[in-house]
Amino acid sequence: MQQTEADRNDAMPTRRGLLRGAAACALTAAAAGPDAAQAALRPIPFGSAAEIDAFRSDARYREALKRYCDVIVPMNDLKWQGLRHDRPRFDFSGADEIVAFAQANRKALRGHTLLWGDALPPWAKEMTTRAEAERELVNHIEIVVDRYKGRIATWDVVNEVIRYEPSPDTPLRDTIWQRLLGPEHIEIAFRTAARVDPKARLVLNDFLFEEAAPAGAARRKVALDIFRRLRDKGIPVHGLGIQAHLYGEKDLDLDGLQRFLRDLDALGLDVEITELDVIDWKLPADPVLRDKLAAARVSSFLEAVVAAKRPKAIVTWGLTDRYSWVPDTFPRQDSARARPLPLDTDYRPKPMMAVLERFRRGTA
Ligand code: 9MR
Repeated sequence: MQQTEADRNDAMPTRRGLLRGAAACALTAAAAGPDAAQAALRPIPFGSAAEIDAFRSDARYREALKRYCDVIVPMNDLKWQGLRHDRPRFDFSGADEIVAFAQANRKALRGHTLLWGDALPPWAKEMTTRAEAERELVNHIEIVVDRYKGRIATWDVVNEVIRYEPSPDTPLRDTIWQRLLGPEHIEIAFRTAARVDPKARLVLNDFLFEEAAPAGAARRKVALDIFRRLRDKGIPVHGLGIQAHLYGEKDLDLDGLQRFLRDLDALGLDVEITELDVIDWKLPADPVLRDKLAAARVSSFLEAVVAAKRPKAIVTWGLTDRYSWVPDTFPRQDSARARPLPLDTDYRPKPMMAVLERFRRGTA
């Protein structure tokens, strides 16, 4: 099977060798049948969010980003809290460092995020009028997207706008943006980003689409409603970022997720896995068993996703268990250290990394 134009466009400069390798594998796979050949020809770029303190202080962390990633996401430095702690002055210091590193090492970049109800500086939470909120939001997006135009190819334009447990009357999260601008805050953000960088891929990023509890289905429906509304209004939007902070202990609704992916495909939308990790607070303490369970969870999740719709990228929320948000938000009852990511605290690849490498090579 031939690579499509879209597949070629996906390929990062650093992945040319990998793609050549995948093509060689495809010759072997072709003998095994069309499905195997297709899988072998379809590597998916892999990446990670980069946390600035670790990035600055830990050379091994930077080496791991170079070695394992095709895509890098500044974890916190493009958030309002990172850029706008001083209201009149944008602070691009952290974001610029990570962007320069990604460029120097020929990595693609995702921008996270232009609008979120969290990670706001105090002054932004104290805005009081619709006019002020709209002026600040538009100005922010204009300045940030313009600065990285041509360098950041994909933006999480809005992050976590869907209510945790949405109802038909209250589909959206109660944030300063929703309070002052109503549902239109989503449209304003996408419209502005598209105007400033018409070539950027614009994504809505959110979580718990794989949840088996009723909230999962409700959240999927709200996402589809948002996309349809944007489309009806002619506002550019290119895809969904599926965060995929996978709970180790909960059932996943993989059938529901696959139906959702097909619905997104029918709307002409792409998907990306944007914040993958395994919340292992309820998994057994034994590290070998825990790593095995986490890898199995990631594997079954990604296999289900890829079977329904090939994601443009697979990005984990960090690379090493040394630095992760998971133990702060989901502390274990015992004293065992959290193991949510593909490398251990000593940068040794865990079984999860082997799973991710299969998708990265296109041999999954
Ligand atoms: O991992 C991030 C942590 O370091 C920050 O303190 C926090 C607030 O900015 O955000 C964390 O990342 C979140 C991401 O931006 C959006 N989805 C959930 C992530 C984990 O909380």
